[in-house]
Amino acid sequence: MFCIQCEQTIRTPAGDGCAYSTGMCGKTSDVSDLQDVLILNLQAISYWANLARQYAIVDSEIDNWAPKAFFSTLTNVNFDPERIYAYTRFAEDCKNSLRDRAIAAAAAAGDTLPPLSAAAQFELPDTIEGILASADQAAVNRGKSDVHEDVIGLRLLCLYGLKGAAAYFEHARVLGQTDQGVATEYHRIMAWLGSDPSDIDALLNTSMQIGQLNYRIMEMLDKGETDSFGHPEPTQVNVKPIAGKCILVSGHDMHDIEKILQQTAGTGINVYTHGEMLPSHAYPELKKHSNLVGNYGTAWQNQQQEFADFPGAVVMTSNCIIDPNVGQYADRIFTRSIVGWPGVTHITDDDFSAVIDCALQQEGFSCTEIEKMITVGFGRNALMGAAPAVIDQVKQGNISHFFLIGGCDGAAAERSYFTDFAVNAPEDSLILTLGCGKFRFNNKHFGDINGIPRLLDVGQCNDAYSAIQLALALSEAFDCDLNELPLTLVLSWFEQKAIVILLTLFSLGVKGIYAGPTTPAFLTDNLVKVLQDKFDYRTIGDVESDIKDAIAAA
Ligand code: FS2
Ligand code: SF4
Repeated sequence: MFCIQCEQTIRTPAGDGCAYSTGMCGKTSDVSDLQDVLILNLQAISYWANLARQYAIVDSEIDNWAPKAFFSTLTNVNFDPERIYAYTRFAEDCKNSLRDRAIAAAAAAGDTLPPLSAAAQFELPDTIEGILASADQAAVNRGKSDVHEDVIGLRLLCLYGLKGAAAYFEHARVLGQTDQGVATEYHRIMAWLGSDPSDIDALLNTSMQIGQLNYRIMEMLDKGETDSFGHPEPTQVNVKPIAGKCILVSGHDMHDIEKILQQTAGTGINVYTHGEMLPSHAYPELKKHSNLVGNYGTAWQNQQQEFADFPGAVVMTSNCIIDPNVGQYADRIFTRSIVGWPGVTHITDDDFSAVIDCALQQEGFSCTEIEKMITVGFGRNALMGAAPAVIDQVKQGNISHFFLIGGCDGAAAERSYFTDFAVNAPEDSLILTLGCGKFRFNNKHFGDINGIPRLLDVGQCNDAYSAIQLALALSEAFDCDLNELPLTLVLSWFEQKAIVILLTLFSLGVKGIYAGPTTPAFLTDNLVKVLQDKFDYRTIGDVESDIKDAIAAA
C-alpha cells in the first residue's frame, strides 16, 4: 500500500505516506492496492481511447464511465473492496473493447501501432488475489528508485489533480453536462500519465493543462447546476431541528437531493442538508420543496458524532464518508453512485424508498428547537448582481479588501487558523467562502458594509468558478490584472478536488495564494520552491502577520 493523496496522510521523513495495513482514513491496504490497479487500467483505457480517436472511434459510454470510476478512488469515497474489484473488471472490458476497435482501425488504415505505454502493457490477473499480488506494478509511485523524487512528486500532482477534475466532470455529467473536447483532453493526459513520464518541464506544463481543463469542467458544472435548479439566491437556512421524522443528505450531488425531496413529499418526513449539501437551500428548484427544512451538523470530519445523533436515515451522495460503525449507524446510512462502505446499503437507481422506509422506522426529532439562521446563496448570479454596489463601495473607500477563505475542512487542530483569519479580517473587508471549510465560521456574525453582508457564502468547493467570475468582473471594472486586485485567497485543502482547484487558480495566473494547514506531502521541498517562485505560493503561518502581509501586498 502506498497512498499520499490527502492532507491527513501519515507523514514520515522518508515520504512514505500511508504505507501500512490501513491508511489514516481507514482505507485498507487491499482497497488501496485495488484502487491503484483500477487507476492503472483507467490509464490503459485512456491509452486506447486516445488512439481510437485518431480513427474517429469515440465511445461516449466509456468516456463517461472512466472519470466516474477514477472518482471512486478519491479520498473518503469508496472503501468497499468488492465494488473496486468490480470497477477494475469492468475497466478491463472497456479497455479490451477500445483496444480491439483501435487495432482493427489501425490495421485497416495500414498504420503501425505506436509503442504501448506502461499502463497499456499491464495484464490484469483473473482473480482478486492475483490482482493484489500485482499491486506493486500499479503503485502510483512505481519506478521511484529509477527517477528523481521530484518526478514522482510531479506525477502525483498531475494524477491527483486529474482525479479532482474527474470528480467534477462526473458531478457535471450527473447534471446532464458532457463534452467531447473535455473527454478527449482527459484521455490524452491520463494516457500520458500511464506512460510514467519523467520530463520535469512537461509534467509542470501538464499540471497547468489539468488546471485549465478543470476550469472548463467547473464552467460545465455551474451550467449543470443552474440549468437544472436555477441560479442560487441569498437564502436563510435554519440550522436547528424541527420535530418529526427525518432524512439527512450529505455530499455534493444535488440530483439526489432533488429526487429525495420529490419522493418524500407528503410523507411528513423532513429533509436536512449536511456538509457540502448546504448550498442546495439556495437553488429555486430545490428550495421550493417545503420539506427541505434546514441544515443539520457541520463538515464531514464531524459526521461520526452528528450522524450518530441524527434520529433518522442518512444518505451519502459523494465524498466524504468515514467509518459508520464507530457511531453505530451503519444500518441507517445509505450510499450512492461511487460511494461505498462494506455492508452499507447502496442505492443503485433513483428509487429512495429504502431510505424513506428507514426514516419512518427511526424516532425522528421529538421537539422543535428555537431556530437559528445562516445565509447561503451568493452564487455567480447573485455575486454579479451585487458587483455594481460592491464596486461603488470600493470606490468610496468603504470596502478595502476581499478575502476568499474556502476549501475543505478536516480534523487537524491547525485548521483553527481559518476561523481566526475570518474573525480577524478587517471590518471593512468582505469575506467570500466556499467548500466545507466554511463551517468553521459560517455561524458567526460578520455584519454588513452599507447593506452588503461581509460574509458571502458562494457554495460548494466546485463553486470556486463563481468566485473566479466575480474576481474577473472586478478586475475588468477596475481595469487591472487579477493580481492587482485587493483580493487574497486563503485555501484550506484536504483532498484532490482542492488540489485541482489550486492548479486551476495557478493556471489562471493567480499569485500569492495562502494554503494550508500543511503543504501536500507528495510535493518535495524543490517542488514547493518552484510553486513559491512561479506563483508566490504561501503556506499559512501566523494569522495576524498573514493578514497584515496580504493587505500590504494589495
Ligand atoms: Fe469537503 Fe470532502 Fe467538497 Fe472536499 S466534503 S473535504 O472532499 O469536496 O470539500
Ligand atoms: Fe492515507 Fe489520505 Fe490515502 Fe487515506 S486517502 S490512505 S488518509 S493518504
